[in-house]
Amino acid sequence: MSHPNFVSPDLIRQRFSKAMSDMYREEVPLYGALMELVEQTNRHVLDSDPQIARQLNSTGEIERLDLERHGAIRVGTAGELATLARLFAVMGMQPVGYYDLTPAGVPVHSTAFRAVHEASLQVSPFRVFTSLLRLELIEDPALRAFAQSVLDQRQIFTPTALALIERAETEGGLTEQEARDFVEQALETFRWHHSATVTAEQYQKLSAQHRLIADVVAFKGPHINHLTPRTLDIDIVQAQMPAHGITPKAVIEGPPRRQCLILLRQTSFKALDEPIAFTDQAETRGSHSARFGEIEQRGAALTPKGRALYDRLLNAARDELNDFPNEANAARYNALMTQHFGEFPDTYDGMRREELAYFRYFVTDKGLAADELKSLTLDDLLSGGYLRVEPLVYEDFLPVSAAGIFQSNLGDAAQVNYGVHSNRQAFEQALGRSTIDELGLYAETQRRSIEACFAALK
Ligand code: OOG
Ligand code: NI
Repeated sequence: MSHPNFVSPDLIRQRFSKAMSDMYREEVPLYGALMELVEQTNRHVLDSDPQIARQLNSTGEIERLDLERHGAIRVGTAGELATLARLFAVMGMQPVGYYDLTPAGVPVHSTAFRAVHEASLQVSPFRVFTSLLRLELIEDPALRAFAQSVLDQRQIFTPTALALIERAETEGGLTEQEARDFVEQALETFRWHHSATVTAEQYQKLSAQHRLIADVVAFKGPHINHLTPRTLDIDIVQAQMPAHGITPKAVIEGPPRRQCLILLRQTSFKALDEPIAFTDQAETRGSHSARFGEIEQRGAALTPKGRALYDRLLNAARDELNDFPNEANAARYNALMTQHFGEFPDTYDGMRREELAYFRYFVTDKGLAADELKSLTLDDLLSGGYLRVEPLVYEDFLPVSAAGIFQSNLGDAAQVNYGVHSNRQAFEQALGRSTIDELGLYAETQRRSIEACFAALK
């Protein structure tokens, strides 16, 4: 039982997400411009597309749309990751999924911290894509030892944040005043710092090994590197970005444009070059780029079968392109994607019948009024108009897309061939717990919605 005086973790997360957005808007003015463009586009889509408006209204997603965003951070040590897991747990966020980025030449593995129950997601769907640097992939032993020693010296959490995490764990929650302090103190971990923790020369060495290594090792903390709003039409935003002084990456990651959107489509714009003071400099004479902008459009969560089909079609299109998507081959890439994804059913009914996507079931007015329904099957109830379905929104990330986002912001020079494999076990050992399988979460939500329907029918 939660204490009556405790603020619910969902509300703490909602407040934290807002505080993070306010901080980022202040730090990165372009984020404010992007937010306005996304809001305008969403209003336009809701006014002009009654189907989307109806769908978002009936799932309740309409209420979370303006709150919806994800951030991303990169940490350097197992200890940092484990404490972050505890910090996020205070806000009801758990590690969902395991993403290996080494096939894309990025020396990290990752998870997404987020709420896991549909009722909590409705209060705040805030997610943080969190990557752990794989120091073992630094080849030069001296540089690896140097990076390790720099990381071992830093403390990315404030003493008050640490004390409040412990308090929430031992007491079972935080009071109003504690929750307020917690949001303020937790925010400090994600703040941008203009001063580095290494000299200009050390920074160059780390950066020469991999730009991402410098980004993690050379700073006081894991600055939030982007905050991504959810748009209802990513093609419109992508097309309008240049007119707002924003240059997007060449292709939109994820599935192609469809009638019934699946999973997640994302695009980003390049990292900002920001002035940095290295420890051997009195002023900010160096520079570093880490922070970028991103937008995304979310569609239906896929079942294992649907996900396998998605992966097969994506791989087929990429194999045929035979190169990383870029400026020069973007048109061909888009054409190949559309061609291959012709195989993926593009109606919700088709996806449901073939069990490619997850859905939420709702009782209709007709269903509420009718008698003797309990013996009917789900399909009978649907075709009789006693129930209706809406696609369950995808709450997670996609490894190939994430790799494309990393690469477009690190520059192609950052591509390295690591001859290593994913290591979920090492990641979970660092995390201090296992990651949650996202597919199980969607299946549970679908099951709960079916159970609720049968409970409501006579
Ligand atoms: C994370 C990149 C991945 C996404 O939305 O797929 C990502 C990073 O650059 O740290 O944010
Ligand atoms: Ni992102």
